[in-house]
Amino acid sequence: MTGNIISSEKQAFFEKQGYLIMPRMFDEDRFQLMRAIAEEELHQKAPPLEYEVDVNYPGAPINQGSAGARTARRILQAVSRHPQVLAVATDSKMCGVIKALLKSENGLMLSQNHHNCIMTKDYRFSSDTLWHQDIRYWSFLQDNLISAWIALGPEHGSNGGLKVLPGSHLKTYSLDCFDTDLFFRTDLEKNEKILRGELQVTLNPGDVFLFHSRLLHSANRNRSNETKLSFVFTYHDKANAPLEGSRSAKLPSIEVG
Ligand SMILES: O=C(O)CCC(=O)C(=O)O
Repeated sequence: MTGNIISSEKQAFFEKQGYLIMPRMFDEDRFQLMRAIAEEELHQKAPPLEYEVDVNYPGAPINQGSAGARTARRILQAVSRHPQVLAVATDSKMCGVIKALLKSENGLMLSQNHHNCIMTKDYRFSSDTLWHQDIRYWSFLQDNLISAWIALGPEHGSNGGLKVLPGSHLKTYSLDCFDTDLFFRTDLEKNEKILRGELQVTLNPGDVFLFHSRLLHSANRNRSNETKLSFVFTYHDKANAPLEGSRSAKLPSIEVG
């Protein structure tokens, strides 16, 4: 065990695969509160928000006049919206697991600049997120961060749940494997072979999906008849600081453990 927070088997699984599912980390009352806050935020649509028209992903509306253009995709700055969202992001049990997985000795930090959102996927208008590593647009001393994806409902292939490429966080891919937006190209035979190892993640309400910032992942659009909602937060060790002047350093990280 690492400080009795997580078993050595789970630690070893995360290190090898780059992800870990922690089933139902929150009790039913807490879960219902989280879900209600997310639904209310989606209803209010207070800025800052990212809309489907902004993402430019396959299937997204092509301009402001297109149907579904003003469909929320990411409700940003989540921890500043509600004290209960901050309480979830700083939950001592969840943060303890992340701290152990990161082997963080200097203090665990919650980034306010990355993810920090209520991730939505509308059942009427949504788009496909192509294969990518989150670290591609992030600037830290090391590529070693963990994100927590908290399912606020069921997540699976039909409603646009995450797909991952296990172990990809340990691999180095040449630049030509990626397009100009740093999405992993699916039109290359060598990438196609690599992606045969993809895994569809299935989550139950309240499950926490922890994944490494280098893990290749993607997600299809939502083809169910219900909007999908999740909280997503990102953590780093205090010594793994964001690079000065970068987007990763725009707002200060919050010490959480
Ligand atoms: O829900 C999705 O489409 C995936 C989003 C994602 O991978 C990301 O924001 O990094």
